[in-house]
Amino acid sequence: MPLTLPDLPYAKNALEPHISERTLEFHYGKHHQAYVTNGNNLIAGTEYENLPLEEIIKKTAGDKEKAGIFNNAAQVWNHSFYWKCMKANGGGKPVGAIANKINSDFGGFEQFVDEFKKAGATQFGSGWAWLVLDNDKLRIVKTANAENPITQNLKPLLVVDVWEHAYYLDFQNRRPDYLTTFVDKLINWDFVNSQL
Ligand code: MN3
Repeated sequence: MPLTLPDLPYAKNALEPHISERTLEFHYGKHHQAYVTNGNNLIAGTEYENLPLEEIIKKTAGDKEKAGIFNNAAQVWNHSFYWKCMKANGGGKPVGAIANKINSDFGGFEQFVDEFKKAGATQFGSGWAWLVLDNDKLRIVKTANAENPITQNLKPLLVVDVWEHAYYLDFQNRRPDYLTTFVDKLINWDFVNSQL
């Protein structure tokens, strides 16, 4: 099976009170699992069967006839990455190489936060807000639905899921509050540094 559900890097209640165990039961246990199951069913017996996940995503991106495979494969990648972008007692100002690079490329941490939260808040409908490396420069990008920056030769460093299923049980329609909580309480900067 080319798509697998990775273990969560923490217990399902580890992100409480910010993201509840119930949200992770649905988001990881139902939504993420469904992308794995549905993607594997679509990929079985095709030319993509023995390819690494990133190759499946790049080879099916933009092909309307392969949209089902792309959407499920990319959502598996996006969610596996999103879980690693959070930790208990995370968030706040970064340290290390990413802190210096944010200062030099955005002009300061507050400027980065404003742009990142704005990207998440203004992504109309479902999607993702990302911190990426564009060659050697940090950029914020947002993507719709399952879209992933690796198809544009950008290297993801951090992502926040702004599909309603990510926050509705805990924040209802208050997406900006979810984004503020993500930045202030949840970002795993050690992981972001490891990707730089
Ligand atoms: Mn999601």
